[in-house]
Amino acid sequence: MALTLHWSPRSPYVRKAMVALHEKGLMDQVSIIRTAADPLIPHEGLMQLNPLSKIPTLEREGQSPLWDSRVIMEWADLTGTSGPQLFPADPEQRLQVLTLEAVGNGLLDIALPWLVEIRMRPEAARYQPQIDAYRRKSIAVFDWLEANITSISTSGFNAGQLAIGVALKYFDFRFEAEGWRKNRPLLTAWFDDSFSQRPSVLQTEFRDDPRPLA
Ligand SMILES: N[C@@H](CCC(=O)N[C@@H](CS)C(=O)NCC(=O)O)C(=O)O
Repeated sequence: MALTLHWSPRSPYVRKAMVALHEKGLMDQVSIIRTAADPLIPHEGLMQLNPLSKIPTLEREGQSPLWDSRVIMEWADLTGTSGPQLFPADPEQRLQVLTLEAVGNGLLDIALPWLVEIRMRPEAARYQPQIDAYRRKSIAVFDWLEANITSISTSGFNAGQLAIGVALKYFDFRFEAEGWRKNRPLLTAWFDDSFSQRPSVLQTEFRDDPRPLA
């Protein structure tokens, strides 16, 4: 079955999917196609597949396309025959992992509109109380992660760690000035010494490539 992932090296949600595909040994079966998903310019071609005009979207020959990052990760876990189990079968463990994944996704769901607010909106139209709320919530998440990282990190690599690690990578990429590492030594140690050393993470670095025209 031909598999095509609509992809960008700038997108943290795409990176989640890519890390999962690498972890599950599926990357050599998937072609990637650079697709510009701009929140201000819905992508006509992409919308033929995914009406939300979002990446990641996975095209599967002869089967319906899949989105979003959470679903593609689940697909990778169901399809891949090697690598760690990203979503545990045991109900309580699965709920724990899904909750952690929601923390990582939630951090990204703060970061992306924050970026739109400071990069895309004209300065006069920016709404400072909204930016302040994004900052407060992100600090609360970083503090929560520092308090809980010991138990999070001892459970073996899973979708929760994956989402949290990618979200922290995105803060390094776009919000370095927020300084999430400061006074968070346990989280920093897990991130630098463990998560960032995984081949799947090293092979999916963010970068600002030239934007495709369509
Ligand atoms: N919940 C989705 C979010 C995907 C998403 O927002 N991707 C961004 C790129 S980082 C996008 O496609 N934005 C285009 C848009 O919002 O129209 C997921 O987990 O995949």
